[in-house]
Amino acid sequence: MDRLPQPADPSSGDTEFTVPGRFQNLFPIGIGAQGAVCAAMDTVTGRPVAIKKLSRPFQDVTHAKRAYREIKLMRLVDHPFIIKLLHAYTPQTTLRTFCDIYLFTERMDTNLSVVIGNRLDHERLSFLVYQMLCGIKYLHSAGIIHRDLKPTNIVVRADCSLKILDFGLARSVGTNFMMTQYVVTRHYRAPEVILSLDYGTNVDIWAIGCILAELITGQVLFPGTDHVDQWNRIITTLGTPTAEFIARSSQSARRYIETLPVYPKPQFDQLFPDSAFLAVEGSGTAGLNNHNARDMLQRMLAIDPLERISVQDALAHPYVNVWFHEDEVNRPAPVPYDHALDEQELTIDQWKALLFQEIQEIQNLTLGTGTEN
Ligand code: J67
Repeated sequence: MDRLPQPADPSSGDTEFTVPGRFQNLFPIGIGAQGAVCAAMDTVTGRPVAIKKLSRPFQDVTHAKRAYREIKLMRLVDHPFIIKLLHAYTPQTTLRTFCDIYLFTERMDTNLSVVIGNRLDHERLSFLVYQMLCGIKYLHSAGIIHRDLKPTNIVVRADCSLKILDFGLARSVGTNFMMTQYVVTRHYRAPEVILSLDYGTNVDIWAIGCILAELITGQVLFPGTDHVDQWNRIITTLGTPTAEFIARSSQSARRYIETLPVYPKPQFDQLFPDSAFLAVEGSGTAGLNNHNARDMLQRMLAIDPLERISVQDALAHPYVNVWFHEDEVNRPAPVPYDHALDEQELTIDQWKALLFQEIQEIQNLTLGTGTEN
């Protein structure tokens, strides 16, 4: 097995990728809090792949837990609209020297944030929403509520097929504090997440509503700069939530909401006027029209989660049910994810040992142990 370092970006002398020789033509496509990502070709399968190098996954317990959770979840899932793990690899052969993790997944063309700004017709808009709903429904069936769906974490092909790239916030995520220079985007987080209230599966519907709105208008719907600004933008746009919702909020949230002016409910045909949509030529597919898109938005963007549409009902809505495919909507649930796995209180060295074991197991299964390519 050729394990020579392959510079990801020779011009900048950036992060080196040391991966098996079967992966060729590496070029950088992203950098984030967890590490750098390169595109490559797998010369054995002839398929394009994305390779993520987890940078210093043992720098602290938070990074180690996140790496472990991601790997476990990527191994678990099997759905056409969720990215799955093809391989995992470490060039180090002992626990003592172990320091780098490479994760390999199938590669698409770009992410959804790049698509925003191109005006899309209802066929494309509704197909994107349908796929997000199916993917999220599948994650829910494994006991995973995403809570942090956003355009940069949805990868797409030119034919509008998509895959959800990550698994969102861990259940035990404590604070939003992050010790890196990467900014955390809260623009798609549901009101109950912003207000730290109890939440259910339809937090993810809120995010899909925000993304649909952004695909239509080309603008982030609620571009808050912090929690307070995020909340203010939501209520000035969608109106003050009902007394029932406020009564169910925490005392501190209630006190704050009650200091604010009362904002009226908007008309959705004013928020999303006909001019925001591409004009339809001919009759188009039944159900795929401005009226149904607005109706879907209004149901997804209900501030009160008890009034918000469920994933099941959203999939039955006339704006997306035209795409219904049994194997995509009702795919058998995977083995439920055991949240206790990443909630264990272990030392960094114990996390390191667990990760080493996990990577070696996957490496042996998918890339072989030997020196062959
Ligand atoms: O599938 N993995 C992808 C992916 O398809 N993209 C989109 C993408 C692909 C390109 F070839 C070029 C660009 C240019 O920038 C915008 O996006 C693209 C991804 C973008 C960023 C990261 C990833 C994959 C991350 C990953 C996560 C876990 C394990 C392994 C890789 C991808």
